[in-house]
Amino acid sequence: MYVIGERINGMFTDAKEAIRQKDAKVIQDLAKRQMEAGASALDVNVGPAVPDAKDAMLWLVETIRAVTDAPLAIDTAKWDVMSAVIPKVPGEKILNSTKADPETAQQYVALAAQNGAGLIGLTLDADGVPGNAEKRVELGAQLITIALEGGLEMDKLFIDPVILPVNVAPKNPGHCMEAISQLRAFADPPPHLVLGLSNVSQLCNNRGLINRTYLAMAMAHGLDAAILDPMDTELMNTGITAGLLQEKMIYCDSYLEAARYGKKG
Ligand code: THG
Repeated sequence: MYVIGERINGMFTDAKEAIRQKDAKVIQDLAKRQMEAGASALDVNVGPAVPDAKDAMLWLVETIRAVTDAPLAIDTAKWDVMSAVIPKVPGEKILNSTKADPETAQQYVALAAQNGAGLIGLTLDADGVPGNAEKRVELGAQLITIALEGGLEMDKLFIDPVILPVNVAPKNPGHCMEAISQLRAFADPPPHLVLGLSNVSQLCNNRGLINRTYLAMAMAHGLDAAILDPMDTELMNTGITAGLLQEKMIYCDSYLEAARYGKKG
């Protein structure tokens, strides 16, 4: 499981305050703790309420880069922020994210390809989040085609079928799993399939339990990457155990430690 740590995001109170005050230590702590907990990459999102999103994103990138060379997923819906920041990120990076409309997706694919970056493509367009699996598959297939035409390899493309909270969109988790199965079979080699896992439980009780259960179910359908909180040990243990049961690793009594050690080594 390719884990993209979600905690450096202005949606969280601690990160929001740190971004506002330019408190490097809080951000660097979040970066180090997520990597130690087994993250493969870090999401970087300034949140909704900053006066200058470009400036805040560049500060975050520089601050995080002082403590880790992990791939950074630059999480913004604004093209002007994405196109200004991406060329200035040293090392590995992922654009998070593009929508699937052809003109938009072509622009993002070109920016990713020029910068040797990965790209997360959302299966939504001007009509918003699809209300069924079929439309998600159609838009995912469109993203795959545009990526291949633009010279982006499948191991650099992450398709995100867009999960919504289960309390407001009860059919959504099922639609995403169906789309994941079909999109995994659509291209050979397949793209990565990713979700912003915590969305599924927003404003619900039993958040941890919902996140863990859905992670295992989505992995059984072919999810191989997730934006989540790697410091949630039970969630990480669920992901590692689901991987074990899919023969991603061979069982030994200390498989949880072995999986963590493998990440660091
Ligand atoms: N797909 C892609 N990128 C994404 C998402 C996605 N990036 C953002 C988001 N969705 C994934 N990250 C989060 C981060 C936090 C929460 C959910 C998803 C979250 N935050 C608490 C809340 O809103 O209740 C904040 C609580 C606090 O303040 O401590 O749930 O889907 N490609």
